[in-house]
Amino acid sequence: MLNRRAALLAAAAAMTATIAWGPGPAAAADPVKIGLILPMSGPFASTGRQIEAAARLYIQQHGAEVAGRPVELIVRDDTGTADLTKRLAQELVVNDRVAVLAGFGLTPLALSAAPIATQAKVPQVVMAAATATITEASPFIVRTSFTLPQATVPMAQWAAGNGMKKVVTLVSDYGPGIDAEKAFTDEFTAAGGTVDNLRVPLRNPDFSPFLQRVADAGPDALFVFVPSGVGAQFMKQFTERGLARSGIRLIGPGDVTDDDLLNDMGDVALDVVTSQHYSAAHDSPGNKSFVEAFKAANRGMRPNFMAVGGYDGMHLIYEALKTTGGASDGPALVEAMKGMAWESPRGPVSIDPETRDIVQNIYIRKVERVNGELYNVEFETIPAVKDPVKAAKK
Ligand code: VNL
Repeated sequence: MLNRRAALLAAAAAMTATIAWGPGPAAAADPVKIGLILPMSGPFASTGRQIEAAARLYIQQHGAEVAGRPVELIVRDDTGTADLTKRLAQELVVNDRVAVLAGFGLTPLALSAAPIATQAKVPQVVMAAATATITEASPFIVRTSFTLPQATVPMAQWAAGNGMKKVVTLVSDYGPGIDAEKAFTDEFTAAGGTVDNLRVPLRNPDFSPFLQRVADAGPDALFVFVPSGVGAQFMKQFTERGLARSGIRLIGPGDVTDDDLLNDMGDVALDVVTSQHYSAAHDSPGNKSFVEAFKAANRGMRPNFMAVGGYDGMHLIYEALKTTGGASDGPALVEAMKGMAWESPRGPVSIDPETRDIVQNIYIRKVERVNGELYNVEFETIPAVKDPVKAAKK
């Protein structure tokens, strides 16, 4: 007992000593730490892989130092679970004293960390999760991904304008799926169309019984939302159920023809029309060099919309730190992020100062074979789209 006590006291004394003799005068060059919380394992690991690769590429290209401070990236695997995300956010804030929390692959994960960001007054840069309401969960959340209604309303308008009258929606049954379903249904019915809604569980989805119902209903199109990483599995069942040859068109936000998986889907994906903010085939010099550098650094992996959310999130953090002169004061960083505008690989973007959501072009795209590879080829641009859910509340 005594020994244990002595050991504890010695440890405490050693800690005090470290603090007292710490690097004091060099404080100006303290590293600015960014805690990147991502699903690096489990069913959504592709999202973590894409975002981590993009963040590392950004640092490689722009230097591991900003405004005179070294940048330190701390990556943590949330395994796709909300409880663990919250605990990791807490540890990163309390133990590692990160200046920024970033990542957040899925809506429930982003929401679980929001109270930590608020309490600690630390910016939470959401690079992936896309349910509209997320930015309302904390004044410290700033988003560089998108919202499902933002991507979906243009799809509904395109479908209505291109002769479709009857559509069935099939969505993953959680935040972003429900957002997509509502946005499509409201917009498409307002344009005179009819819609039936189906929902499939997020975890271990079996699409077959739903696809059978779609085949029986015989709509002009099936509108589908599944999160990034799940599209290939959906496409496989879509083919197996014979829907690919049924004349029922496949449409949706671009998550289903995710660039990470698209090239391996095969001909079934040809002619699928989707709406989204990013395609690896986006025709701009900035995107061409982004795609090339990303592939070169990652054994040929093609960047998808998650990667671009991570890359732009890092840009936002770097630029905000430049604005504050390297100060990592949370409220000052969020203030600096509001209204920031830049040219992303996806096209021109800005942070809406009122909602802290990203304002961006939405592109209508069709899957085509280009130089032997499948790509989402953009053929129509709806410029500077805001999240319609928040715009309607004003
Ligand atoms: C979410 C939205 C996740 C869209 C996704 O992939 C996605 C989300 C993981 O908000 O949970 O493609």
